[in-house]
Amino acid sequence: MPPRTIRSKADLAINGAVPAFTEPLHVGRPNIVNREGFLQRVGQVLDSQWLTNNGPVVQEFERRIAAYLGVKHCVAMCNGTIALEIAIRALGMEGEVIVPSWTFVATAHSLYWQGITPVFADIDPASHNLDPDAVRRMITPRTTGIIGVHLWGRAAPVDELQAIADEHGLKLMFDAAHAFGSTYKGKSIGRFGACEVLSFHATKAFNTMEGGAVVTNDDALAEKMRLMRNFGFKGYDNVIHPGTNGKMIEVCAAMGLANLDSFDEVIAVNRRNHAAYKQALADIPGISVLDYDPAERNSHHYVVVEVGDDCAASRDDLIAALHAENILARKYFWPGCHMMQPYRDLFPHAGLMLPHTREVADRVVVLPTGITFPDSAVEIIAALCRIMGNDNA
Ligand code: T4K
Repeated sequence: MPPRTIRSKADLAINGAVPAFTEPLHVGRPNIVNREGFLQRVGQVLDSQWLTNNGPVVQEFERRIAAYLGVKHCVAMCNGTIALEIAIRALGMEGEVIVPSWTFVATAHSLYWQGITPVFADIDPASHNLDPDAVRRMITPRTTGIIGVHLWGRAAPVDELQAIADEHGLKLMFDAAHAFGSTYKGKSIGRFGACEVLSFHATKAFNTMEGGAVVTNDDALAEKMRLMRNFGFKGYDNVIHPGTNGKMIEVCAAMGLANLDSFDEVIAVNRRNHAAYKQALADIPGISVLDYDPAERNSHHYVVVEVGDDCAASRDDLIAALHAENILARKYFWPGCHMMQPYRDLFPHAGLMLPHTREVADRVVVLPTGITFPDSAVEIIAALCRIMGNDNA
């Protein structure tokens, strides 16, 4: 059944009308673009009887990702969180590490899980990324590192953070979970700091179902992380390093190789959806769609809308109305890590240092996109926002 149109308040599902969509429209619907290519590779994996432990498909995947990003090493892992944990440990971070609160909670958890204190620094409200001045304010004698996050795939202030790290003798790495395919000053993200961590989770623009990787130009660091992801084994019976099980499996690498061949198609669809949203939401008071710098590459995977005070509806009312239509918009990453456990109890006053994080967290709505996103949905979402956002509609 085609989706219904929305022309007035009476057409809204929150007012009793039939929802616009019978099936839910998710944020983070996986992009599955090359089913045949994937199934063929899975057949080869099964025939080879080599399912995991640095198999040939993972090795090919690592070579292809490294070449794609122009970086020396890609160390593939089972997911982005384990990749973060391994990178943090391999770099020898300890004590306190500065991170944004405005990120997915895995950034903070990957530190806390290893007995390191995440110290939350505020963001620049325009970029949603770490504010270098706020980072400076959070440095103490216990600080050993900074983890910048390229939120929404838009680069963190790489040069400024590197300058702070150099000045204070801190390790710098990046959580690039959102930034596969993005650039900073024309260079692929993946080459900055000591290393960068990618997530290939099902909900990412480019996915391996579950998966992640650390990419780096540092030979010794890459070697250490290869050991760490496989219990520290160097050959049979020879454990030379502490380690865990962070290995990517062959089937996930097969998904990655199939998706890599079609990644440009995904970006093209996302760019088109993003442009359509921008145009359709342009004239609604109090509603703005976050931009991507046309001079940089970005997968346009996140359609991030901010709901300001001059919108007649609150952010939460808008989300409730969208959900009623089966449009499952998200509040990523509300309310900020500092408000989640255990950080909320451990640092009850952290919010005092995070005014911009709090502001942004109360404004953001993330809307669905991706290759299965129906063309008709943008107009329906815009119509709903126009009605909700205008007192007189
Ligand atoms: N750093 C940052 C900045 C990150 O954003 C992430 C992950 C990480 C680190 C850690 O990387 P990983 O360890 O995850 O590789 C989701 C993802 O689970 C998470 O990977 C992602 N960030 C985060 C932004 O989003 P949830 O809790 O919102 O997931 P969930 O289950 O609500 O799924 C999102 C939507 O996607 C749902 O509405 C349904 C849809 N969906 C999901 C899956 C898994 C599908 O349609 N099909 C699927 O297979 O965290």
